[in-house]
Amino acid sequence: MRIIGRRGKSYNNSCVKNIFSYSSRSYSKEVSRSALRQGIDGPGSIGLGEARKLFSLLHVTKLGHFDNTGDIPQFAVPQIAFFGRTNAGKSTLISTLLANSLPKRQREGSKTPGSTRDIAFYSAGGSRASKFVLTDIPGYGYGSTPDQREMIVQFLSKSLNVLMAYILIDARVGLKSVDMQVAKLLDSNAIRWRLVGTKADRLKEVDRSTVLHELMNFSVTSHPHLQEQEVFLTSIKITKTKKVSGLDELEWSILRSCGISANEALRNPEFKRAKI
Ligand SMILES: Nc1nc2c(ncn2[C@@H]2O[C@H](COP(=O)(O)OP(=O)(O)O)[C@@H](O)[C@H]2O)c(=O)[nH]1
Ligand SMILES: [Mg+2]
Repeated sequence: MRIIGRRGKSYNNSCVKNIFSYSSRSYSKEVSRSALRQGIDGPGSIGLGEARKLFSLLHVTKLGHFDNTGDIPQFAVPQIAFFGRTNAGKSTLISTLLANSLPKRQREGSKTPGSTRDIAFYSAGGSRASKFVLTDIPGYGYGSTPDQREMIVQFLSKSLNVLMAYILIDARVGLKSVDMQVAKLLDSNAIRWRLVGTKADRLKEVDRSTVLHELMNFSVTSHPHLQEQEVFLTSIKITKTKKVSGLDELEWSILRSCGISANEALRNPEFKRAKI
């Protein structure tokens, strides 16, 4: 099932409108407002549910920090990295994605911009083997240090097997030129990236759709010839009136980037036995 978009087709606002109208027929209201896709088969509610369930069954180990004094760790499994300005919500999002499996004391996230000083690695998988690594990259922009920026450059040039980078954007702040520079840096290191608007709970509904459009616009103009386009909007706080969470969409995308089928993995005893 193709939602919209052909190779080389340029993007315009009417495309986005089509995606919305298509999505709202096919998916739940919440899903259509937490992700926009172009040229990608959508997960459907079963796919989203399976991704959610698999994440809740993962075994997670925090692998410690890299602080510029040693070699960048390399992993045989796919690595997914989270970039963003300081305070964009990277550590909180990773902790929330892994909340079912990660001890409280190992969760991060702070009100102080630049508080994640090192690169942190979280290995996730079944009871027997790691399947992928989620990487929390120190923030750039306000409150960051030259050391942290050097770490980002080192990470990009030396890491192998980074199959996807998510660039987190505080949805109230929007895209800044530094985010665009990081996207370019990822491109020049041949690392695929997706944009994720965070803190959607702090926005009114109409603003949420504006943010999604802004992110999609940048994504498409950055890669006009790329067939697949996908952007997200997430919130770790779900209230009665502002129901966006977008986490299951992101989980689905992460698994897809790693080539993991949640449906198959859930039939594997390695995951069935895992502690919830
Ligand atoms: N309202 C709201 N606050 C969030 C959300 N995600 C993160 N935050 C807050 O944003 C601040 C910065 O988050 P953090 O994860 O430390 O950002 P980082 O510097 O990118 O790692 C913290 O006070 C978080 O509680 C969200 O979805 N909604
Ligand atoms: Mg952090």
